[in-house]
Amino acid sequence: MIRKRSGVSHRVLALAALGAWLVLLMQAQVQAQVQVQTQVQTQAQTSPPNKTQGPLRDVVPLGGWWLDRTEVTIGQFERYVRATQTVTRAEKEGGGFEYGAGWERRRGWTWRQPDGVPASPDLPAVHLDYAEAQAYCQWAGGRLPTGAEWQKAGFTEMRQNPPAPWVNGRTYPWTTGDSPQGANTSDPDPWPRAAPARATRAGVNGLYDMGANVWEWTSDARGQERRTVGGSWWYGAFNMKADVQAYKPADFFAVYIGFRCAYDRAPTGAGASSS
Ligand SMILES: [Ca+2]
Repeated sequence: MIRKRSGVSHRVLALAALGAWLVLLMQAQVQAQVQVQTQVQTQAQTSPPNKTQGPLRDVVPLGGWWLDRTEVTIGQFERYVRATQTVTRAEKEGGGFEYGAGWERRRGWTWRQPDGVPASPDLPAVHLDYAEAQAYCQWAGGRLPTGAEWQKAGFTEMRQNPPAPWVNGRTYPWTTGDSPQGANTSDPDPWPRAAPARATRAGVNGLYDMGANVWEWTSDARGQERRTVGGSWWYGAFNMKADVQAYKPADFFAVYIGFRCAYDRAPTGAGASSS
């Protein structure tokens, strides 16, 4: 009887051990599956590399050429820096400039931190001289626009069927339309300094900040100077006007000067968007 009981309890023990082993095996399988899933998810987030490394563009078609819808942002410029290991002059030389009692260097003010403190990636990239802006545009497959291109795109509506109140073929007095309202100037508005991309009112051709916010480099040259256009948040609306001739030394960089790129071919590739 005792031996028989013992035999039964051995079988029970063996079955229990088998059951425990099966549970462990299933747990291990589930764990392995989770690990594989995590790996797949991680790979999906980090690849292909050009999804996060290439230029990210939102361009406006203008009949044979294209223009960035917004000023190049800190986030866009960061992709370029990651891809090219570029170190800008403002970083190397200890900071960009702001106007105080004359031009004053501000320590630690760079494209990444325009005002010396961590900034939104949607703010315009500034503290970049003409060559640095041009180098970014070339990397992105474009170039800096000419002053005439800026004027055409900024003031004359070229969309075939633009949304109201815009009228195809009409040239407006302001990049924002019939008045400078909605632009980021020094006049009363919601933005005491630079405004992030798409925060102001969309203007002619659906472009943002062609007037005010930050000056934009163009390729128009006068000796060692290059023309900047549109005015900035530091000025009143008068500097948004098409005929303003504001040339600056090509090797200058400051908190008020940014840029956008023009393209002779439809930008394609990672991150491109024509919306
Ligand atoms: Ca303002």
